[in-house]
Amino acid sequence: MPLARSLSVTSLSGLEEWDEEFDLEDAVLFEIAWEVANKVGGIYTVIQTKARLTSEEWGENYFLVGPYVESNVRTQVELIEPTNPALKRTIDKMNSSGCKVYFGRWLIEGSPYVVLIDVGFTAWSLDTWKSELWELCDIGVPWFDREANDAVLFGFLTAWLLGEVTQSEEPPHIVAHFHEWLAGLGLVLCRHRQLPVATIFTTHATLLGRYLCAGNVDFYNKLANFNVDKEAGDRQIYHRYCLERAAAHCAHVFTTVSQITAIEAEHLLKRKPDIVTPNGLNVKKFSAVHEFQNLHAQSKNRIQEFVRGHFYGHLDFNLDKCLFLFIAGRYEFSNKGADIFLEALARLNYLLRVSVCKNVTLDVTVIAFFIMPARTNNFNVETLKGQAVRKQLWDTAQTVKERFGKKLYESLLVGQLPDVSKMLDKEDFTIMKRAIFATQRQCQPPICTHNMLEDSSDPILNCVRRIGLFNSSADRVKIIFHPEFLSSTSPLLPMDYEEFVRGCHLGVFPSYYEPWGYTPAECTVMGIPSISTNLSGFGCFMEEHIADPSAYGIYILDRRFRGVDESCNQLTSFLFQFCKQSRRQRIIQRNRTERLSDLLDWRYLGRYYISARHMALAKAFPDTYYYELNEPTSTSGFRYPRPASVPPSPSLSRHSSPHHSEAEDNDEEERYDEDLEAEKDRVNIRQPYALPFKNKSAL
Ligand code: G6P
Ligand code: 1S3
Repeated sequence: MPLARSLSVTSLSGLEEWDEEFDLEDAVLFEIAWEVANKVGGIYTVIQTKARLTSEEWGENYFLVGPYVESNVRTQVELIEPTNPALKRTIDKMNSSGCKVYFGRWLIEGSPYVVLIDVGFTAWSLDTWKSELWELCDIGVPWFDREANDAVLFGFLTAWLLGEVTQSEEPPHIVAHFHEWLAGLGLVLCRHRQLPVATIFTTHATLLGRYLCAGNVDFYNKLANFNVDKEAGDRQIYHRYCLERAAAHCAHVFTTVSQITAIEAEHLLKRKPDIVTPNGLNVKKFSAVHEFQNLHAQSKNRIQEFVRGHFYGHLDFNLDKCLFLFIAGRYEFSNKGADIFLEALARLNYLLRVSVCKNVTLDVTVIAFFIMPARTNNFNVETLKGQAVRKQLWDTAQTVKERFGKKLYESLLVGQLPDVSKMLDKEDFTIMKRAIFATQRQCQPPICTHNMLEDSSDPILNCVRRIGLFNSSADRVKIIFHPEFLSSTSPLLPMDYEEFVRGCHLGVFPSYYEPWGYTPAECTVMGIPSISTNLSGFGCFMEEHIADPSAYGIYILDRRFRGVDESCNQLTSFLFQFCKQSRRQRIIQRNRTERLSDLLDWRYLGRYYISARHMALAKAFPDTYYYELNEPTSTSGFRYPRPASVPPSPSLSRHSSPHHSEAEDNDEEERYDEDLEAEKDRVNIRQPYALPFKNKSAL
């Protein structure tokens, strides 16, 4: 009889620390998701960024299972022979029974093993498996729902794979972690077949939640009262909903990514998650603090270059006093809050036009970028022309500079100081005048960088038409809509997403539906302030863990307890306050933002996944493991203190107010430097914790 091993956790300022080192060398982890080596959305980021930490914990005993997509495999996966005898036997057996299963290393940090299943190759089994599903749990999948058909194939194939592995002579203790409804059927089948597998199901957004929010529904106030079956049926997603709900209920451990989605899951899936597993990132720390500030300055220069081209002929604002704001993500106009962002920009435009600060008009110009992919047929001519004109002006300046330099050199060679009035001749002036004439423009700088296929019904463009922000000279807020994800090979704005974010001043993500929200988290680890909401997992998490989030550049908009108009006013006020900050204040704020990155690092957040696995093992193999919970398995407890350099109330707001002197700024910076080290000590969240798994092959 194996000894029971304690998996108890103790509370450490709200962070759980393993109280003993125990070994699970006979355990194996399978993590199953449709987005393994296959980028569709945020789940890919979760799995890809977490791989390094999970590989460190489980070593040779960690296997990711996903779909085989040839184009992805060609660029991301090194196919190899299975290293593990039991898995090799399993894959060989499946392949000789009409499946196509591949094994390899995913070429990302941590280089985890991947098992990739070609679901299309086994499509001949679809009808049989669908009938089996119907017999088993009365879930009927319609023929036209391709995604659900894939989910059926993937589910039966993953259950087959796990079933074979459990047939080994000395089967290991298997933990199988399934992500999202597309992978959920595998879990349901494992339980139905009573496989000796500890199962976890994580939902990253409920199907019904996403659909209901996208419609015109007062989602959060009605959450407890939805007739879920009817709502799912009305939206023709009943079969998907059933698969999702079955997986949530069959799992030994059910988890989701945030407290707010936990509440949603409780009402819509009718099971309260056992533990919240927030999403982390792979944080890369620079050895010197100023390095990320330098990167901001470099990337900002590149955005400024683009803006010079885009606004050619209308560059009547000071680029050095220009603030770059952006929203990015999947094009869900109201779910992602693009609607209230536009409305708030219109109000900000008004405020900036009329406001007077220290008796001087606030001469800030705001450029708001919308990076949301929509259907287009490429860049538009006017936008491309802008960059060409900018390039031509640059070339002209270089030509004149060279001619000027040559004359200067010749003059110095003969020992004379040049006559500056004769340094430029008629031809130089002609070249320059021609270049200036080329910058004349009859139209306003375009809002959209591409030709939209659905221009007249596009929600962003229609909203811009309604609020009348057309990039005119009088406007202090300009808008650029880039309906395509960024790429470093773009002829227009050749920057990748990370570079672009670093060059901006503020990310604005006023989402209405956002189970977690990687975009503000990515801003934070790059030291860029952001606005999120108390309806997003990230916003709630930061609110819970930081005493004074806005001092750290984490603005959390109230979209839960206020009406749309009120939220919009609050957003406008955040934006206006941000515009009033001096450069020095922005630099200080960025330093503070960047210091929060530890909080979002998998090295810290990974422990909730560890906890979930231990819980599942203890439930599935109670004779071998037990799990003792001393603290609620939520992320509550730990709190980042208010930065020591923020003056105490009532002058608290001073750091973001323009009404104080340069001397006060200097004081604040000195205080900040002095406090930095002490504060770091106080906020050391990287408490050491023992990694519970030994990296030894167990199969
Ligand atoms: C970084 C750079 C500074 C630069 C500043 C601009 O901190 O290290 O050299 O002056 O960015 O900040 P801003 O908020 O105006 O883009
Ligand atoms: C979901 O992806 P989305 O952008 O469709 O999962 C992500 C990863 O957990 C999460 O960050 C996001 O909020 C969800 O919405």
